[in-house]
Amino acid sequence: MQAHPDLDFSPEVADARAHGRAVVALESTIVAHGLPRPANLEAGRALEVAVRQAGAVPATIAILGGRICVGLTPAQMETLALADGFAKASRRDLAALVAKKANGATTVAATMAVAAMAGIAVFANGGIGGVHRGAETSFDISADLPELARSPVAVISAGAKSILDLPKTLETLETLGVPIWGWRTHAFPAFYAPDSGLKVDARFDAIAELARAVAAHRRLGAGGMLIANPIPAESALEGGAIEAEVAEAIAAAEAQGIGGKALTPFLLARINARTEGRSLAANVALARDNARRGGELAVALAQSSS
Ligand code: PSU
Ligand code: MN
Repeated sequence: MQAHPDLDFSPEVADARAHGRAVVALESTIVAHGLPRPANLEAGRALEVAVRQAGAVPATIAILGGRICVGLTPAQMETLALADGFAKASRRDLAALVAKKANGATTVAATMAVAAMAGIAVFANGGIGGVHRGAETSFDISADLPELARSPVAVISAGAKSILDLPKTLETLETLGVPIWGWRTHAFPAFYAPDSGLKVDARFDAIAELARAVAAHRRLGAGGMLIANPIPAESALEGGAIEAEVAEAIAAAEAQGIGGKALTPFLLARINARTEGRSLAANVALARDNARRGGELAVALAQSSS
């Protein structure tokens, strides 16, 4: 595959691409802005281990000194987790960060955009962004949703946090033509909890069948797919307690006038701090499970196309 002038592939990812091996993209906002230090560094490494255990090669995506890195060295992963000053980078931020030779941590939207440029078909993360509560007045809808309609990447996540309006998020994905598939579930998961009360479009119980669906959508459709993998039962949190913290965090953001791209990191940090690590452990557990499933899916896709 032809080199892209703005992308730097790690040696391992370059080798995997050259040999047609399975690769799974991982985002960097979860490391730089989604989890507290030093758990974020451990989590960034653990997600890569989970992808490897499934037989695939991890490609964590981040912008370092204006270079869009597809796959990080261990030293680059440390910089991402521990250095200050990483911008939160969505799709629209990529070009300015490249021009300014700056550092950026990619959201779901930006990670999908880069994965598509790099020819990577599978991307695992924790949860996606979506339609925020109160969007009817704030207009705050994550760029992750239009990106799902645009880039042909299968995103494996544990649904979305209830900091969002989940019914409006699913309605928007329907409007955008993005399929939502459940891995061994009919229920759309709500991040910490396996069931939001909402339904997915189709359920898949076998990885080979899921891989056939991904390959078919890449032939027939435009854009990406959302694969919802519920949090493992032993890690799920009781809904009521988290719900109260979500409501508290949203009220605090309003009182402090926090909006725009700062809103999601503010809500995540506040909920993490106030639940003293309980939500953190759940967050890491579900993201690792998604990384493992992503690895299995990428391996199945690579096998079916070779
Ligand atoms: N939700 C989470 N954890 C996260 C994010 C969302 O539970 O880390 C991050 C993801 O990188 C996602 C981004 O793409 O926040 C969405 O930000 P916004 O709402 O500003 O689009
Ligand atoms: Mn927003």
